[in-house]
Parts: sequence; C-alpha cells; structure tokens
Amino acid sequence: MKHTNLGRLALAAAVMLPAAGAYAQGPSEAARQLMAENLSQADANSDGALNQSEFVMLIDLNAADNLGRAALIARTGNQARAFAHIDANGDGLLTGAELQAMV
Ligand SMILES: [Ca+2]
Ligand SMILES: [Ca+2]
Repeated sequence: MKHTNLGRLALAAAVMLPAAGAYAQGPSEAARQLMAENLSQADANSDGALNQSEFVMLIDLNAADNLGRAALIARTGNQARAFAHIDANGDGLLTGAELQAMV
C-alpha cells in the first residue's frame, strides 16, 4: 500500500521540478530518485499526501539535495505560502493531483 501511494506522489512530485533553465532537459534520473526518496521520508504517516509539517520536511530534504526550487523556498521561509498555493482545495493536504496541478 505504501508503495502505491509513494509511486503516485513521486510521479506528481517529479513534475514539480522546474522545466526551464538549468532543467531544460527535465529532471535527471538521479533527481527523480532523490525526490522519490525524499517523499518517502517526508510522508511520515505514509498516507500518500503531505500535510504542512510533512511538506516542510520535503522542502528541507529537497533543499539539502538542491532539487527544484526547494532551496529558494527554504531560504526565504516561504514554505507556508508554497503549501497554500499548491493546496487548491484548502483541506490542508497536498495530494498527487494538487502537486501536478501546480505545474
Ligand atoms: Ca502524509
Ligand atoms: Ca488539498
């Protein structure tokens, strides 16, 4: 069950990586793998969605790996704003669909 949820989240998160500039060719396999590992760690209760504290953890993990815009979000303290932006229905959880919709 965890693997199903994780796979869906990892797929959604892969598209969170910037598609322009340095990532013009799309995220590398290494970046996708790191993102999948970070999501696995961040989704503490393994429900396949990220609550705010889990999202903050994901940003910290991604920032440490220099993935996407995570470092910028972490440095500027914009986790809450980013979360609210992605959480389209405002239920306090980021689902795979919401992560995909932000692209
Ligand atoms: Ca979770
Ligand atoms: Ca939501």
